[in-house]
Amino acid sequence: MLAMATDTDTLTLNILLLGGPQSGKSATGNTLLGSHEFESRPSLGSVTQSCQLLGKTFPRYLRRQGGEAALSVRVLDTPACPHCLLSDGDVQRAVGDAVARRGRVHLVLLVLRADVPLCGVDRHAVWLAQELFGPEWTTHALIVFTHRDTLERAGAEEEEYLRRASGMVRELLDSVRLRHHFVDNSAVWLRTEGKPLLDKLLDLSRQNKYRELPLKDSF
Ligand SMILES: Nc1nc2c(ncn2[C@@H]2O[C@H](COP(=O)(O)OP(=O)(O)OP(=O)(O)O)[C@@H](O)[C@H]2O)c(=O)[nH]1
Ligand SMILES: [Mg+2]
Repeated sequence: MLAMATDTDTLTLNILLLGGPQSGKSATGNTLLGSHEFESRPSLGSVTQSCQLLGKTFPRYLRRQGGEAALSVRVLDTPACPHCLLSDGDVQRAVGDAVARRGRVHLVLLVLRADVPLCGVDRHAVWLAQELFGPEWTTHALIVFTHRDTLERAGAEEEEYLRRASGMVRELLDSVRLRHHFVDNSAVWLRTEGKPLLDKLLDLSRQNKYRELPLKDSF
């Protein structure tokens, strides 16, 4: 099914955020929407306790069939996997239910911090995506590396930085055909920061012919 909403002048993208605790999922949701609506803050625990769907429509965002069309972005923020209070199974059920009730998913964003080593915690998020959607999730996925500002302060060049990444990060990148994006969620102008990511997601969805990612039958 195409990602067209009932209004033919609007294209809808449903985006699912998955990732480990404090990786910057909610902040990335805010960057995509261009406003500080998801609760996002530093914590020694897990901030997001349940799934939350927020959306925004950007008028005249793209051209379609010779005319201008709006882009409706719907972002589903999720509790971390692993989570400080919930089991992996609890998170799996909560996310599966939210996806089933609130609309299908066109794109999965696996959110990872770019400024700390990734030592296994992110395998939980990969496991979760696999449990929800089966192997097809990788064709709808992109890795978002948050905290680009820290890299910039250290003078690190993104692609060179990735070349030095651990085997696990390489494995993850390979599984999503190297699709990735570095984001600075602390940017002052969130809309400006979010636009290149949104454009990349639009391209990916276009490549997938705007198909939705079906949930496994168990949901
Ligand atoms: N400097 C900087 N801080 C960031 C960035 N992304 C996220 N943060 C900060 O990291 C902290 C955690 O971000 P959240 O968005 O709450 O992370 P989360 O993954 O939703 O966290 P949980 O809901 O607890 O799992 C917040 O203080 C954010 O402001 C970034 O790109 N740069
Ligand atoms: Mg959160």
